[in-house]
Amino acid sequence: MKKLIVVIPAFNEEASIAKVIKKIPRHFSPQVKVEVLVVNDGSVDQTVSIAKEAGAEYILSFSVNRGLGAAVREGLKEAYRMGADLAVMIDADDEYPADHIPRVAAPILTKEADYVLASRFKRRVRGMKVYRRLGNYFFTLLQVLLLKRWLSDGQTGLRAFSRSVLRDMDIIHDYNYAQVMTINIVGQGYRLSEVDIPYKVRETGKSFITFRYVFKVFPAIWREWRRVKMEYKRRPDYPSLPTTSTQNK
Ligand SMILES: Nc1nc2c(ncn2[C@@H]2O[C@H](COP(=O)(O)OP(=O)(O)OP(=O)(O)O)[C@@H](O)[C@H]2O)c(=O)[nH]1
Ligand SMILES: [Mg+2]
Repeated sequence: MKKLIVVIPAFNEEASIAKVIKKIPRHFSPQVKVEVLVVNDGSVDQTVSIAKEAGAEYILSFSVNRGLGAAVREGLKEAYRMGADLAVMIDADDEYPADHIPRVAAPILTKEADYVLASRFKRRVRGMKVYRRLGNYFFTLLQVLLLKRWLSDGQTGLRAFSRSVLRDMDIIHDYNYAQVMTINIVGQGYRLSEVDIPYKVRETGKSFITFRYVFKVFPAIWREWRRVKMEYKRRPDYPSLPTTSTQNK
């Protein structure tokens, strides 16, 4: 029996979190036990009580808001400590299809990949503002160039991780995780794959993307990229790391 922990970072998402939790397929395989861990990032609304009522087994709460990067990092580390064989993270705003979690987790379960990005851009996306779309393309292209491998959605809020990745991955800043996480994981030699998903732009709550985003994200990408080059690629076992660590599972 494999333990899959679904990690949901949430900051004031009382309007949508129950919908996300209720859509998560709990019994899609007799070999997989699904549990839900909500990371409450200092919410001041009813996020926690609503999440519990909707069926979340575990809540990790920060007393103050620490940021999305911190919420995802701490949530995934907690999933590792709880003994997850694999984890999926999904945003709490109901933009991503929680009912597709089995498809996103599949490459990890079959050991074909260590890290899965659920890509919005392999299908037609409706309602995304032009500047958001261009921003997504731009930051994705940046990752393609740095990592020298193809990916189509570097900012997705639905991803899956093997246990080895949960153990080894790091998120360099508290503000955000999207790009630095992928550079870190792929930079360590782990195998990435992508799964196409449908996506709908949020209807409730507030987006965290503001003008500040660009100024915070660029320096972090640069720092993480330097680290990959200076540290990970110099390890004696690079790039054999994924093969050895998947065997340890
Ligand atoms: N805004 C915000 N969200 C956080 C924070 N910590 C955790 N989250 C959660 O992170 C997830 C993603 O946040 P969003 O604001 O939707 O960010 P996004 O999906 O990149 O942006 P949109 O495409 O505009 O929705 C949601 O589930 C939030 O509840 C935080 O400090 N700020
Ligand atoms: Mg969102």
